[in-house]
Amino acid sequence: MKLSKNEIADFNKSCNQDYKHENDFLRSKFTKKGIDIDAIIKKVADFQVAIPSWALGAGGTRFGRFSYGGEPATLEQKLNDVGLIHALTKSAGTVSLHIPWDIPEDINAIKEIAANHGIVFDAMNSNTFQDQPNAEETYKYGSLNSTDKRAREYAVEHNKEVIRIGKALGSKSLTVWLADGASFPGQLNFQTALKNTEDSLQQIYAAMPEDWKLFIEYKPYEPNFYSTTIQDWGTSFMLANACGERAYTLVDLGHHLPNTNIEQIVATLMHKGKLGGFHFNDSKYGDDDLTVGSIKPYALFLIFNELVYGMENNPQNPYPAWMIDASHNIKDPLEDLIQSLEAILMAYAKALLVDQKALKTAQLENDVVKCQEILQDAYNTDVRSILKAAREQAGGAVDPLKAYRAFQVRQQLIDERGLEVQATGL
Ligand code: PSV
Ligand code: MN
Ligand code: MN
Repeated sequence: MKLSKNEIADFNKSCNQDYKHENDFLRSKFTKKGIDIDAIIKKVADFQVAIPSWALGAGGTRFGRFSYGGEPATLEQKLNDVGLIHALTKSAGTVSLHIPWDIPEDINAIKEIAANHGIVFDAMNSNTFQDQPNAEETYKYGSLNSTDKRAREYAVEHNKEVIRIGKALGSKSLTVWLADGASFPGQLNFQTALKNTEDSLQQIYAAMPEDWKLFIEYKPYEPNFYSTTIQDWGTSFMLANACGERAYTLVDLGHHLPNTNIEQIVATLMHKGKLGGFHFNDSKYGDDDLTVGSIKPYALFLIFNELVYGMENNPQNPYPAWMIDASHNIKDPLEDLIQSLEAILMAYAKALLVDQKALKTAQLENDVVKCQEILQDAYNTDVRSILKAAREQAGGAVDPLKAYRAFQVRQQLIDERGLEVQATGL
C-alpha cells in the first residue's frame, strides 16, 4: 500500500489547527530572546533519520517472539514500509540496510522502489556476528579479531562485498559493529585481539571508495559477557584514527554502561571531528533498544544540546548520520518508529530553543543556577506545535500516529501480506 499526498492533505484538514496559534505564542516568546521559531521549524522539517531495515518487523527476545502480522518479508516490502513512515512523517527519508539480510536481487529495481518513495540509502551494515548457511569459516570465536587468520580474511571479504552492494545502491558509508570478544577470562589475548581488529579494519577502510566513510560502533558487552574488543568510545576513536581521516566513531545510545555521560562523549568526539554516526534508542537496563525518549527524555535533550552545539561550532566534524536502532517486541513496529521519530525531533527542537548566548554568559559568570534554568526553560517548552508545522510544510501528516490509525495501515498490510510472515533481522 502507498499513502498519497492528497490523502494526507485531506487528513490534515480534519486535524485540530490549534498548533498554529501555539506557534504564534512561541514566536512572540522566543523572538525576544533572538530565537527564530520559523528557522527552527525549517530545521526540524529538514532533519532526516534513517530507518534500519531490521526494525520493521517484530523483534524478539531469547524467550520468544510474537509476530505482529503484515510484517515485511522482502527488501521491497521493507522499503515500502519505510516509504509509509516517510509519507506520514517526512523525516524518514533514508534507510539503512543489513547484509546479508537485505541482499538485493535486482539493484536497479530496488533503487527505483526507493526513489519512488523519496528514500536514499544511508550507511550499510555488515554482519559478522552470525554464521550464514554454507559459511566457509565460523565467527564463533570472533570475526575481525579472530585468532584464525582465515576467519579474519573471510570477515574482511564480507565487508568488501557490503561495500560493493552499497556502492551500487548509492550509499556512502559502512557501519561496522562487532560482536567480537570473550565470554571468559583468559579466552583472548586482549592485545592480539585489538591488533587483529585494527589490521582488519584498515583493510576494510582501504577497500572503501574515496568518498565513503567508515563508522566504528562500540558496545561494552553482549553477546560476550566478559569482554568486547571494541568496548567503548575510546577504543573506537583509537581504531578510527588508526584507519584514517574518513573513519569515525559511531555512538549508539544503548551501548553504554549505566549512568555514562553520553552527552560528554558526544562533545568530545565532535571537538575532535570524529563523531560520524548516531544510533537512537532508549534503555533502562542494557542495550534494550526501546522506543526513543520512552525512558530518559531529559538525557536525550542534553545529548541533543551537545549535538546542536557541535553542528553549529565544529566545522571539523562532518554532519552525522542519524539512525534509529530500536527493536519492537510488543508494539506495532511502524507505530513505534513514528513515536521514536517524534521523540528525536522533540529533543532536537528543544535543543534549538536553548538560549546559547545567555548560557555562555551564565557559564562565564559561573551562575550555575542560571545555567540550569536556561536549559530547563528550553526543555520544558512544549514543542509539539513546531513538529506539526514542520511536517505540514513538508507535506507529511500533522499527526502521523493518528493518521496511521485512521488509514488502518496495519490492517491493510495484514490483508496484503498475511498474518504469519516474518522479517529477517535481529
Ligand atoms: C547490536 O547491539 C546492534 O543493535 C548494534 O547496535 C548494531 O548497530 C545493530 O545491532 C545492527 O548490527
Ligand atoms: Mn547500533
Ligand atoms: Mn545495539
